[in-house]
Formats: sequence, structure tokens, C-alpha cells
Amino acid sequence: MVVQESLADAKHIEILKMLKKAKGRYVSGQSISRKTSVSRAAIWKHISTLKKYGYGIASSQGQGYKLLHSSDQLLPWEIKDGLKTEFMGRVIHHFSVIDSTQDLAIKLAEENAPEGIVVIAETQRRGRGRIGRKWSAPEGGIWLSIILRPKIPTAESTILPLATALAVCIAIRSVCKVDARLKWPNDIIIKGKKVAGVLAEMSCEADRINYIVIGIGINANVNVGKIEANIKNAPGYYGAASLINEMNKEVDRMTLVRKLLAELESIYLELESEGSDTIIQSWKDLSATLGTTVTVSQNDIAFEGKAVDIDYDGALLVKLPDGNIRRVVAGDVYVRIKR
Ligand code: BT5
Repeated sequence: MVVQESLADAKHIEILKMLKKAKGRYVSGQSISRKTSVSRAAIWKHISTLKKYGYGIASSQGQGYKLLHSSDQLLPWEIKDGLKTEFMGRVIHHFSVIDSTQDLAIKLAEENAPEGIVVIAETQRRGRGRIGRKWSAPEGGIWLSIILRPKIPTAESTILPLATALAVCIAIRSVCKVDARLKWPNDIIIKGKKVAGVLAEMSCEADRINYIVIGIGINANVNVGKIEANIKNAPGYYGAASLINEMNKEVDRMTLVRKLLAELESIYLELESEGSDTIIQSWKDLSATLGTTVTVSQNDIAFEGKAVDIDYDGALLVKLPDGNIRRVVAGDVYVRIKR
């Protein structure tokens, strides 16, 4: 089911608010009707919509309606309730199933949608990674795309995927209390396995970025076996981790999404106003790549060296056995950390 924000939603959200406020007690049809200006006959329609969204609601002829449990879907009004951002995630489009959140976000960006809009889905049929790779996105994960219109020079856009991965990593560490680390360029890993990935797709002119759509995939409450079965032979696969397995309990996806949007907004605003220095330093502090021996595969060439630093634009600096430093720019590159 598609949940897009519209005026029609306003009524059932009002009804939901009343039910939540009653804290498990019945609310009469009469008082719902009085407060929301919905006719008593039409209330059931809104109640059945709420049930379709996953809320548990009991109805009793004499007493009215009561909320039994909330929905476990990442519904826009639930995310926004308690979201501490100015523009990131202020408009959210939610889908139970979609081909790829990237496709819709790009379409909206092409239609001049403002920055900060989020497209989120419970599952994706055709989730994608970089350079046409497949991204497995079963139920229980966090799969979202965000439209950004950064006011930075086009040449510096390469820092955005790293900045986003940093925000994801900080949010996971803070909400889940697990040792998430960054693997250059865009991966978030736990104990060497990938728990989240970032994809950036951009439209730009020589001196101006039109938009960047950032895709974020987090294996939150997903079964790692399911992911493995989907993609174990995919290029670049080095093992998947999930937060539920690492924490031995379900992660509160809503809290994690809110924290992620807040972190991303603050890092993004800092990037626009101060440049990339602090972001790169924070990235290095959480890096699992720096200081290790890496194998870099670029098209048909592969070489080995020590990952020594990150450049101002996010490029990886690799020290070769002959002592020379080679700059590796993200893109069609695969870096393997040697264990
Ligand atoms: C990425 O690409 O890591 C970017 C992932 C972005 C996914 C989000 S979900 C919301 C939005 N909508 C989309 O359609 N995409 C974005 P890359 O670095 O190219 O890594 C892709 C590789 O990761 C695959 O070839 C597999 O080896 C591996 N992989 C795929 N699904 C995975 C998963 N769920 N967990 C861990 N590894 C996975």
C-alpha cells in the first residue's frame, strides 16, 4: 500500500492521536466525531485504514474504539512525531513495497521537489547498489532515499557519500550500542561484515549540483540468512551483518531513522557552511580501513598497499610497496581489507 502525505491522511491521523491519548481506554464514536468533524458513519472507514497501516484497534458497539498496539511500519506521521530536524524528512513518502526508493526519489527530484524529501519502503523488489549491483532489501530493514541539493562545488560532491555513511555509523552506534565502523568508501560494517550501504546518484552541471539522491540501506531487523541467500554470489559480497543479530533483540527502527535524519542534517549543514575538514576527521576516527593493507580493484587492474589517509574530497590515499602514494577516487572501485 502506498502512503503518501495528503489532506485525506489528516483525518485518520487526528483520530489516531485521540486513540493514543486515551492510552488504551475506549474513545466513543461520538467524541471522535465531535473533535474531528468526521461523521460517525465515516469513522469506521478511517479506522479500517489505520488497521491496514498495521495498527491494532478494538471496536465495541457501546464503547467506541481503543488502540491495542501501534504499527511496526515506518509510517511518515510516526517518524515525524519526535523528529528533531529542520528540513530532513519533513516530507516522507512511505511504501510497503516498491521497486527502488531511488527511482521515485530521482523522479521527484527531476520534478523540482525540494531537498529533504524522503522515500522509504518496507521492502524493495529491485533495490540497487553502486554500478548496477543488486541490493537485497527484505522486510525488517531500513531502505530509504533522500533528495539533497547541496550548495557546494560539483567537484566536492564526492564527499557526500562518505558524510552520509558517517551519519549512518554514528546513528547506529548511538541507538544500538554496537561497534559499527566505516569501510571506505560507503560501507558501514560490524566485525568485518556489511550492515549498511550508501548510494549517491547525482545530476549536475559544470559548476552546480542540481540534486543528489542519497540511498541508504540498513540491515536492521532482517534475517541475515535471507540476504545471504539472495546475494551470496553478488560482486563484492563480503558477508552481511544485521542489527537484530548483533543486539540479540529487535532494534527500534523508528528511533534509528529519526536519529539518522538528525545526524545527517547536522553533518550536511556543517559541510555546506564549514567544508569537509571535521567530517573527514570524524570519518577517520571511526574508520576500519585506515592503517590496514588493502587490495584495490579498479576495472581490470588490482593493486595492494597500505591505506594511509583520506583526502579532502574523500579519496583514499594508498601507500604502495615502492613508497609512492596513490589516490583512489570512489566509484568503480572495490577495496578489500586484508585480514
Ligand atoms: C551499496 O552499494 O552498498 C549501496 C546500497 C544502497 C541501498 C539503498 S536501499 C534504499 C535505496 N534504494 C535502492 O535501490 N538502493 C538504496 P555497493 O557498495 O555497490 O554494494 C553492493 C553490494 O553489497 C552487492 O553487490 C552485494 O555484494 C552486497 N549486498 C547487497 N545487499 C546487501 C545487504 N542487504 N547487506 C549486505 N551486503 C549486501
